[in-house]
Amino acid sequence: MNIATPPQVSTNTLRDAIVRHLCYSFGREPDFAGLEDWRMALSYAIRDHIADSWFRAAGTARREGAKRVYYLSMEFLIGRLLEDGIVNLGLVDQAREALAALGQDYDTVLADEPDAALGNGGLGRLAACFLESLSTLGCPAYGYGIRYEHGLFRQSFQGGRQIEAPETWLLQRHAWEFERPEALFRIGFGGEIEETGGKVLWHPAEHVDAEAYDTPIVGWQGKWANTLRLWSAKASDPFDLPAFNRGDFAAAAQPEALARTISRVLYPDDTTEQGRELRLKQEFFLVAAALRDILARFDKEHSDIRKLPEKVAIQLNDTHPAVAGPELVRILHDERSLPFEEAMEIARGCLSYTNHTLLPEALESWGEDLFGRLLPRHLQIADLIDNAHYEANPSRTQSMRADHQVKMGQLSFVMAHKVNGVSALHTELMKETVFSELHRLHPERIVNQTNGVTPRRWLLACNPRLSELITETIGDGWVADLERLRELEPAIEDAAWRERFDAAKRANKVDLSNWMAEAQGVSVNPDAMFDVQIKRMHEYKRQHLNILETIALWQEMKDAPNADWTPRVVLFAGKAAPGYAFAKDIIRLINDVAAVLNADPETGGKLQVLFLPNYNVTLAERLIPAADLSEQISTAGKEASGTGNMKFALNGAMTIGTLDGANVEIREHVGAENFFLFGMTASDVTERRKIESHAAKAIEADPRLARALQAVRGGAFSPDEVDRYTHVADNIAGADYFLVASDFTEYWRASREADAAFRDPATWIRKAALNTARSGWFSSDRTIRGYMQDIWAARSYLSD
Ligand code: NBG
Repeated sequence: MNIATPPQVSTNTLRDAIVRHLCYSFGREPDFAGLEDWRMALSYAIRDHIADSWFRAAGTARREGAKRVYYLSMEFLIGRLLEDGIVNLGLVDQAREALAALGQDYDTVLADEPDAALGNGGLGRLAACFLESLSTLGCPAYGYGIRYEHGLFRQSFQGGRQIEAPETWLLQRHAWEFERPEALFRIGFGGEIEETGGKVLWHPAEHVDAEAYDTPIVGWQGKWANTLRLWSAKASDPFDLPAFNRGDFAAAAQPEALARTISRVLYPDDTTEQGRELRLKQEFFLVAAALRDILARFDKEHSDIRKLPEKVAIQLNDTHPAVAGPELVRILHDERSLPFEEAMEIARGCLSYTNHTLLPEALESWGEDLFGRLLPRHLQIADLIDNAHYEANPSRTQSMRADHQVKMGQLSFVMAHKVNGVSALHTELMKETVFSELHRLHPERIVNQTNGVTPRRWLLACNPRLSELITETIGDGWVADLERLRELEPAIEDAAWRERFDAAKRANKVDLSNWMAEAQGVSVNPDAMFDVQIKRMHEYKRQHLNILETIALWQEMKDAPNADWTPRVVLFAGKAAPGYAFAKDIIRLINDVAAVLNADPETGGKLQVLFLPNYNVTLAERLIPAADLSEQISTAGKEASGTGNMKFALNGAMTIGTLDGANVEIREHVGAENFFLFGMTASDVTERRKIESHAAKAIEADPRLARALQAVRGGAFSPDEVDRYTHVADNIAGADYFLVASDFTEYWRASREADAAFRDPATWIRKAALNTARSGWFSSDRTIRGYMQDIWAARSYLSD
């Protein structure tokens, strides 16, 4: 199949399109246009070209009766889309020049776009990278999610404390979606089950309409574009006219208000479950709308429902959409009259499930009361699935229906033909821990697909300086074939080339410093090592280990202010779940420590700490290209994979990290000598926890740790409230479940190794550049190829 590449677009054509949209789509004459008008007009001009490849792709998939991949996810952390579109269509120069001709600055116009934060962290960002790779690879696919009115909250600090405000991305005009009022499905909840003549009918008590909004996601060079279809909840019966006529306006508007709560907020946590009933409603809402849509498309093209697995692959992104199992079985059995066993087989043929965490508190399970109240027929079907599974596997000891619960991890496993982990270590641990019994019963089912990141956004677009150097050195083939970065290795041995690599990094650091001076009012030394930890706040990710080590370093610097210290700027960013008090205390502690350290004239210029507010995709794009050191310091066995770790390595930062998640594979690829390893392994962690008073022993053995902890405990960073952090110190000195104390000494050692390496620029730059050259395997194109082959049996419709 030869797919034509999009026509070349000249600067003049693009300029005319911008003006045309400004006038005729937005009713604004150029002389009166504001920044948002220009941003919208440029977006529409770009969107026209994306739509062209979108139509071509959809046409090809229809004509070929292609198997479609459906990625069901409660989160899509897409961030800004304008630059993505421009970069993937190869229109950067044209867009820049067209805007300049119209008196507008390209970067300013791009920066006006709101960051669509429809996700919490890595899981949501992975879904976004996957959509882009699916389009780049020409694999027909849809992402299905929820069009939250309020994405993840906006974070600011007051007196160092996290303040949450609702995110309002839809208040600004959004250029990318097409409303599809015709794609409307009625979704039911609650109600009764009726059994007549061997048939079971579900009569829901309550209904909500799901309306589709489509965003085209274009791949590299515009050869293909897939759809992100987000569902918005509307009242089936939006307006209570009798109530209105009685003059009760509030009651009249109630149906609409109630329905809309379903797509109002993204639950602000990636590891703990809350807002039980509404959350389950959201999950079923997404799943039910998506399955109806999938089946409607299938029915248009095919007549035999038994062929469903040949044409439909449905990926469950974590257990959040796990109710897709029972819902698909219900449709096939109750509505389409297939025998139960066959309905289950067909559903399993379509479904597969990705596990993204082993943290026990994040493994969803629903009380059967709640589940049965909301989804009475699905509770019955969950029982039937469980019974069928038990009958086929009588040696089984654990049930997905034990303890009056519906356990979504086990349900997903049983209903999936493949279950995957997201890094080699995580997949092995999955086999040994959460799914050990199911793995014994179904040894073929678990496969690994190590995560990846899209190089278009995470190198080409966010780091133009390094990208240009790479392209100049090895050509631009790397953008779609990232492993070709290996071809940089000979150049890295050339001192002049290394200087250019360093110059790119240094310029990125100057840019970041200028931005921080402007946006945060803090000036930092761009020659210092930029040491960056950016990710959700969680004890297992151990931001508190990082700040403790920073405190210890500061104390040591004060002991010997004239020693040859490697200057560091320690940067943090990340949001804490609003209900996660300890994580919020760590944010405050870091801000308090920053205030003391940054004001200390003795260490000024040598050690600075900064917590940047409101971490999001856009901020990541700014920080990652400027980082020297990437902090990946989770307690071994806890971080399923990580994807930030890959972005940093790709952009030429060195990692300081534990043998956790994908760190293990990153170290294998970049070389052990180019990675600062420290800490316990996952099995050390298990053993260590068995030792009585392990934290106290570690503290006793390391005076630096003892002194840093004492400063925290004694109020050195909270003089106005001396015992503010007593509980933090107690936590680390006491149970210390995440083994901060036990890993401290090794972490200190690895940090000093990093310091020493940084003082020898020639060596450092070489190591950093090797990180870039050897990170090509971590492209999400490689990951998606793995899913296509091992899980979906899906193919590409691009010829080259
Ligand atoms: C997260 C893991 C990360 C991983 C991403 C994407 C959840 C539940 N899990 O380690 O914590 O990189 O998923 O797989 O958000």
